Amino acid sequence: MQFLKKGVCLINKSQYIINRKREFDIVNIIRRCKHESDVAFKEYEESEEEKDVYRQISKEYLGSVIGGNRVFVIQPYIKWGVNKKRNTTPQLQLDEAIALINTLPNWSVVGKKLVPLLSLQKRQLVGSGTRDTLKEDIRSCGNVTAVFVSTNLLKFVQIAALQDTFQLPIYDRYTIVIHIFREHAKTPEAKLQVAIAELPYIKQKIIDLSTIRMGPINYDEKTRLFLHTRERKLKNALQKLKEHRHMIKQQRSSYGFPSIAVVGYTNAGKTSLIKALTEDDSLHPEDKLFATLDTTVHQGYLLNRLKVLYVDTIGFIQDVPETLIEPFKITLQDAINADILVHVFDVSHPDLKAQIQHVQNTIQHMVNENKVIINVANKYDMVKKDAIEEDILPEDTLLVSSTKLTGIDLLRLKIEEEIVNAANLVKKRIRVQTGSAVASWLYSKATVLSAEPDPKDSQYLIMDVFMSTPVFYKFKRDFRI
Ligand SMILES: Nc1nc2c(ncn2[C@@H]2O[C@H](COP(=O)(O)OP(=O)(O)OP(=O)(O)O)[C@@H](O)[C@H]2O)c(=O)[nH]1
Ligand SMILES: [Mg+2]
Repeated sequence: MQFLKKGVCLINKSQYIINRKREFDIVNIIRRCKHESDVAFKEYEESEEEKDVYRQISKEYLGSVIGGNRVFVIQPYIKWGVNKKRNTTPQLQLDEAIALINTLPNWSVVGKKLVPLLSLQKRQLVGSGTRDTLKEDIRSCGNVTAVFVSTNLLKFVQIAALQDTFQLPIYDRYTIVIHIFREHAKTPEAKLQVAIAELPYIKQKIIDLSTIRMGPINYDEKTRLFLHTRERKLKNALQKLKEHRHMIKQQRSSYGFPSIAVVGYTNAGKTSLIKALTEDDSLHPEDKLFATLDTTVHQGYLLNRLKVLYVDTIGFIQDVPETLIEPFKITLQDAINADILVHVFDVSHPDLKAQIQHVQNTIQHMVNENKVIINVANKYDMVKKDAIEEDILPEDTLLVSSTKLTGIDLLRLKIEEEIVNAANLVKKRIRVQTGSAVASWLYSKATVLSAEPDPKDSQYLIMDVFMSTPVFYKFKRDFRI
């Protein structure tokens, strides 16, 4: 009997049953991974009193998203010199700043302004003339409740001066992204990472403001100790998680499935692409920045029936400080260690060049130079072919639409072409007795491409199989073949 599996391949009943068992095992590995992260987070237990204390501190220093905000966005940019950004424009940076605000529930942009500067380091950030103009702009917008200065990290003296001028809470990219992370962190692991990411900011802000005597007077030894202990406990829990991840990864690789990590700028369509490749309904792409904070694993099939694991990852963004993304790097690095990387970018995005370069620059420090990276220009359905600036695209870019499902099979073929070498797979033709232990072993541990009765003796099967090199050696050892 023939079974249709995910519309890709026809397989016989026994193989179908074994595949189902393997799927069950992978799902268990994935579940276990999630369970382990729950355990790690439980390691970090807080009393109600501690929660209250931290809530108050974080509200004081990071602000609150509750109730929403009517935001005036200031996009500073360097006019000239070495610090001038050359691969983007101030307007595109402003557009991203607006997208960040719109990602937060009940936050809206009521006014915006591009502010040319010579440096972002000045104590007052902007000169007195610009300050007065901005004050007037903000006043004329009516009922502005917060100001977002879209630079990665403001100095605390700058925040204090701006707060003083506008009499409004001031946010920078660090604080806005932290609030987005908090909103989108669903699993204990992501919550743990966000909790760690916010501490350096709070600690530094407390120290800086108290040295210029502007912080609340209750910053005492007790608060310092409280934050120190919180950080230590959170980092311990994350370390535990790291160890569990390592173990899970070893299990995953010993299982022998090639893996493909999908990386890219936030909102480029990473989750949508994996959904297109796997038809996994548990994936929910969203038109939001940082919709995905967790690394998740999803199984799919290539056209040659090879089963592979796709790893979804947190998106990249420009202009956020290293300390903010540092806690996420453990999981990201783990994902990037996959056999192949797919770098997906939104080809319809006006800031495409800067987004591609940002991701390339970040991952080049995380992978070795031999790593295969397949470049995918997603959202191809949103652009006219002749509107694409080809010189921006990396060499051999595949054009894809994850929602219209165009170019997906070509991508599967490309992965197929690369994965054999990258994952050290061997393809073997093996003659085995029908229904034998060897046949079952191959069905359960290798990818069976075909299994035909031997025309010379129907008691035997000729099997074409793919397996990783370690699995092949194990096969030889176990069956002395
Ligand atoms: N028109 C069009 N829209 C797409 C395509 N791929 C993704 N989208 C849309 O783009 C938005 C973002 O998609 P996601 O898959 O969530 O993007 P992501 O890269 O996973 O985003 P983050 O997890 O937030 O970093 C969603 O609204 C998708 O429906 C595509 O090929 N064409
Ligand atoms: Mg996503």
